[in-house]
Amino acid sequence: MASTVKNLFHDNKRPTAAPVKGDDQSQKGENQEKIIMTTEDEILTADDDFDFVSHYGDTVEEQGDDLLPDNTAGSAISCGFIGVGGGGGKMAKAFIDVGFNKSVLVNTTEKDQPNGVDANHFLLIPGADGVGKDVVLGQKVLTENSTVVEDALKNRIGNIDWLFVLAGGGGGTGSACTALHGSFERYMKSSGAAGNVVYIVSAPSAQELLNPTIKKNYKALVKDIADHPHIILDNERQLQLLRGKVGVLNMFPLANKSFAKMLAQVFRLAGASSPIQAFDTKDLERCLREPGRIFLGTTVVTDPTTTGLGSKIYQQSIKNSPCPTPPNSVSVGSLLLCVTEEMASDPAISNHMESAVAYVGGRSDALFSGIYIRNGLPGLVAIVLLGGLN
Ligand SMILES: Nc1nc2c(ncn2[C@@H]2O[C@H](COP(=O)(O)OP(=O)(O)OP(=O)(O)O)[C@@H](O)[C@H]2O)c(=O)[nH]1
Ligand SMILES: [Mg+2]
Repeated sequence: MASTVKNLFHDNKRPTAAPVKGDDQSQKGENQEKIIMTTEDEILTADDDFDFVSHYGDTVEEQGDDLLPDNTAGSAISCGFIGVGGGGGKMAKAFIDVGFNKSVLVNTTEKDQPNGVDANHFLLIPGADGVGKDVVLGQKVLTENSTVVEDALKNRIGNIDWLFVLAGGGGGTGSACTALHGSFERYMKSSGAAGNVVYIVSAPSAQELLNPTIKKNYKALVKDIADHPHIILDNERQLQLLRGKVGVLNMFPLANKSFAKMLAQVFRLAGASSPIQAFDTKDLERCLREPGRIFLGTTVVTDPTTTGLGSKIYQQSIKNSPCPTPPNSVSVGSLLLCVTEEMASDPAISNHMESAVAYVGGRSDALFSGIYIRNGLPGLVAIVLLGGLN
């Protein structure tokens, strides 16, 4: 066979064979003497040889796979964020803005990506320019590209313990985010993560829910995340809190920012020390690990000398929360109180804080609490975190 090829080449006055760099077979063996060396310019380069591959198959754009810089936000847990779809990406941007650099925004189109985010946070899934609210198509596209996402998480986010998946419920891409769950799990396992995947999804506004496709997509997403720890952000509640205060252009960015800051504060406090009582990393992890829904709410009590502090904190936090109302009894609860030094030295306020902890404790099977001293507060700041809700 080798001689046939040789003869053919000879007939065409072409070299018998050119040595291939690094290919030992061309240097030795029985046919070694038959190899006629050619001048450099006659040797086909790999570029020419393989240029046909780009003609077939998808062109995968170079998206960069550099490790993102460390989070600058102080946090008890090491964590990363992945935003899926337009809304998910915008929510993830809010976390980047508060210092969680370990965030990747995955989308099926470039068109609904937020401005002001560095290119190395984006991961564009090729092959579909958006999925037009079609959750089945969203699942197909994400499933087909699950390794691309897994690699991006490994290469860009690196080793973390907790992964927060952000998505806008109702959209075709965001509502399909659990199609990537296997990739999230594999990535977490390979990086030796001690934590879990936690979903943070928005519920469509009342107006949006009138649309049957949006409603169906959202319902499918809620079912898919039910057994995983997850937070639901009710857009109707979020927008209600902002209507009349800001224009429509700023509503979502402000809602996203406020929520990111609230969650970031919980992560920060869990890593902070307290001369009174600390809510530590293990307490936080216990709340985040519990399967089912997680509730997060906050309130400021400008006059903490009043009685009934516990019910005031609990009721106000629920009323002003972006999350749907929790049931009366929950499996794990946390109450974080931030007070000024002056408040902490007041015996009456101290008694009220104690009864507030007891009040929340009476509504959960396990209660974790922390009291922190901070200066310049507008009043007593309380944060309520409840986990394992049905
Ligand atoms: N909380 C919050 N919700 C948002 C935001 N942007 C969009 N949403 C909600 O998310 C829902 C889904 O919209 P998108 O996230 O744009 O949809 P998508 O996931 O990109 O899906 P397709 O565009 O169909 O591929 C919307 O109906 C809104 O209710 C945001 O910045 N914050
Ligand atoms: Mg979209």
